[in-house]
Amino acid sequence: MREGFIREEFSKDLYKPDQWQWQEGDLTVTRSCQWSGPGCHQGCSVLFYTKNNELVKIEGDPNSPVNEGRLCMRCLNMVEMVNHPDRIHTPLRRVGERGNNQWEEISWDEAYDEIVAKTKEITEKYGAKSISTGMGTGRNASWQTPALAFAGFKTPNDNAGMLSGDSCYTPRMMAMNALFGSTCIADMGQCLEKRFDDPRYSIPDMMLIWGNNPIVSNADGFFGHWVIDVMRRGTKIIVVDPRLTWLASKAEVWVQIRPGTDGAVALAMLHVMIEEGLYDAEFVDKWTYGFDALKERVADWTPERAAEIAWCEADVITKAARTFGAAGVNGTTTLQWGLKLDQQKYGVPAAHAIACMQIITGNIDVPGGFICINFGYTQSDIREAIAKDMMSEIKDGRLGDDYGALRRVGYAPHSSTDATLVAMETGEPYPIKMLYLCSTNPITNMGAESKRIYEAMKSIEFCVVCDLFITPTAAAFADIFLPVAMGCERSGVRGWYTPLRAINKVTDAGGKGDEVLMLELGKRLNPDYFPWDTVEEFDNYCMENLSSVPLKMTFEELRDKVIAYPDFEYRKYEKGLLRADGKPGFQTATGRIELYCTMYDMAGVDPLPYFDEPTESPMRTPELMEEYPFVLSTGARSWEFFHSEQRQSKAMREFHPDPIVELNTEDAAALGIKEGDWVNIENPHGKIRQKARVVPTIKKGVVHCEHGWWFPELAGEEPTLFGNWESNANCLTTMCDFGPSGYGAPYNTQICRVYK
Ligand SMILES: Nc1nc2c(c(=O)[nH]1)N[C@H]1C(S)=C(S)[C@@H](COP(=O)(O)OP(=O)(O)OC[C@H]3O[C@@H](n4cnc5c(=O)[nH]c(N)nc54)[C@H](O)[C@@H]3O)O[C@H]1N2
Ligand SMILES: Nc1nc2c(c(=O)[nH]1)N[C@H]1C(S)=C(S)[C@@H](COP(=O)(O)OP(=O)(O)OC[C@H]3O[C@@H](n4cnc5c(=O)[nH]c(N)nc54)[C@H](O)[C@@H]3O)O[C@H]1N2
Ligand code: SF4
Ligand SMILES: [Mo]
Repeated sequence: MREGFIREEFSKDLYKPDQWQWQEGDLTVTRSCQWSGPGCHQGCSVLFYTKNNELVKIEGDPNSPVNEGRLCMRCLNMVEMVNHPDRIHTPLRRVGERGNNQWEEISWDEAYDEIVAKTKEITEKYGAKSISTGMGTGRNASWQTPALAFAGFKTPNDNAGMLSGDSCYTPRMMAMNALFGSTCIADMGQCLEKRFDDPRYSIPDMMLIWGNNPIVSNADGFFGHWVIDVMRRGTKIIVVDPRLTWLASKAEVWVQIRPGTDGAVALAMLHVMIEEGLYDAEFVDKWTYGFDALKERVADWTPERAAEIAWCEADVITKAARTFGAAGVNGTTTLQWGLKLDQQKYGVPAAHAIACMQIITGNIDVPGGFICINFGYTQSDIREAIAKDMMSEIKDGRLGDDYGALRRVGYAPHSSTDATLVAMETGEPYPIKMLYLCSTNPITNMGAESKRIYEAMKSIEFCVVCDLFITPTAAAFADIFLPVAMGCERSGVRGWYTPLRAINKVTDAGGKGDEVLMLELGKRLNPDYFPWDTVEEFDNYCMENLSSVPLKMTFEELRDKVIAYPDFEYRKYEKGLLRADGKPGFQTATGRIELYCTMYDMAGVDPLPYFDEPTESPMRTPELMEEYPFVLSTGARSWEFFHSEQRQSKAMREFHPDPIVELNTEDAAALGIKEGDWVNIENPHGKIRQKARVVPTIKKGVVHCEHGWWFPELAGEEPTLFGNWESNANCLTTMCDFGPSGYGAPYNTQICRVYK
């Protein structure tokens, strides 16, 4: 067992480090990975304690190199969620009018038969493209749904649950793939089984944390406590955030900026680094393309210019640039960035600028640096394997392939949500008549401009929602509701950024895992593509088809091993391990990291990083600021909730009973607002109310409100829909205002006024 983390009640003598399941008295202990539901990106290693088909306790697995026994409060609270009385265990059919939240229980066969019949009817009437599937983020549901869309419903229109501009990670991914030809992440030793004890590993000297709060969010396969692990070993940090986070309070430099001005600040930091020679000239010369053009681009981006835009001090920008640049020249820097870059219209160029800072330090694919990883989206391998040739058969006319320059040249992971909205509203280029929503609650959380999406969804003839609970979206629109299994109730393979792990089913509450849903429905829709009879058979198929993970083992072998690490090598670009032709370099047109991006150039996007103002902002629309004087940021994560989930949890609501809007102390005093007051937050797009938290730690002139709020304790039927319109941040955001690339949307850069 790994030293250092054993909870008191944890029985060391009974613990079996090398078994996946064992008995402790009348409790069965099962080693697994808690991916979802409920949701999280991370999927930490857990021990499920069960008795008579019931989860009675959960612990972090101390033997896991991933989380070393640590768990967040949401996982520690699994027992409440799994056994929650509001959970649905049987398929439901709507009774009476849509939106009255009345249901009758039906069998799985009846539910599937009805979905198959409706699919046939809608395909005959409008064509298969009129069916759109929607999925949520990062849960173990985000690859089965597209596979079902392509190979089952035969539609190319799978989308990210109405997330405008694919503004979650995709803008950063676009920047990385275009510049590096692969995906890069901060190296916390997570690719090595022995982690910090592996002699190949060394910690970063400096970590730049930009628009991200990893300790709370643990996003995209990055466990936030790894940052604390390296800080304990000596890593220093720089934080760029309009709010003082716990990490910002421990930073060498904290740059407190106006939301959405990241691009300007990064260009100015590049200006200082280049001007003062704080970069690795040899690396830049040998491995990058376009440095002179970059130098010219940032020549007039002085810290003073950026400071005026970002409402911060020029000295702080200079200090951040010098601290980062010097650390990079003398040691190792790494970059841990986050969602807030994606949630702005010009998120792609902002990410481009920040990536350039890390690149010119030369700390690419080195221990403790920004490492290139080829098994990030392992799970998508399976989706592609299942759908086989279906995609090429059905892809023509996918919605929104012309929404933005990168989409136009084929860089489009999903159909466009914005185009889906327009199709629902106008019937152009063709109508959307059926929705299959699996792991998303678009009118509460995923979609911007909630009311507009809600109105548009009224044109849908048939809607299926697969979820754990009746959500506002399900109450308003579902004709059939399919109940989904929670983490201890499903089997599967987890491979998403971090090593492979087995998910092991130990209880059954009636709901089905997303794999089972896909197999059972897929078999009825298009049997040739879904030949597996059992989930065990399918899990083995998954193991055989993880082409991006060079590991060959059966599901049973994976389960016995608990976690399987593919081989990992540093400095792959020197060894010819990144390019398809086996030559040294990067998988880009020039073979180098492209500071000047030839792919953007070809697509008609600015090939160099740039900054522009949001559509509504103090600089672009000063006239609007008289009425709406604050910049509005939304959705910084909290411990208690994963998006719109957990609002029905007694424990989480005890810690976090109400939606919180944060205001600066001076701003609140000027408005006569006190801590705990319910206040209205209003802008040209809508109005909501949240409870004021008055703090000196948020930037003056900036307001932050929480996302994902609904109230399961209120009436579920129309017009209340569990209080969906009371405090929903997306009554204040807008759809169809994505960046020129097609990516990035202003979830984080609206304006507003606040009053009691
Ligand atoms: N508990 C919990 N964890 C989650 C989620 C959840 O809902 N709950 N959601 C998951 C998902 S899908 C995602 S994408 C990730 C997101 O996780 P993160 O990438 O960590 O993003 P946020 O928590 O939204 O914001 C991070 C920080 O950015 C700051 N910020 C706000 N505006 C700006 C800005 O304009 N510029 C800069 N530089 N900083 C800004 C905020 O104050 C906040 O401290 O979290 C994942 N993890
Ligand atoms: N204003 C504002 N809006 C935002 C954000 C923000 O920061 N500000 N963040 C945005 C971001 S980055 C994202 S990624 C989206 C996320 O949005 P979504 O991922 O759509 O999250 P939810 O809306 O909570 O809907 C997810 C649903 O999936 C269900 N579920 C949980 N686990 C499982 C499972 O294993 N299988 C299935 N089938 N269902 C499951 C949950 O009960 C829940 O109802 O929200 C976006 N919305
Ligand atoms: S990061 Fe936290 S909530 Fe997510 S799986 Fe790990 S322990 Fe659970
Ligand atoms: Mo996200």
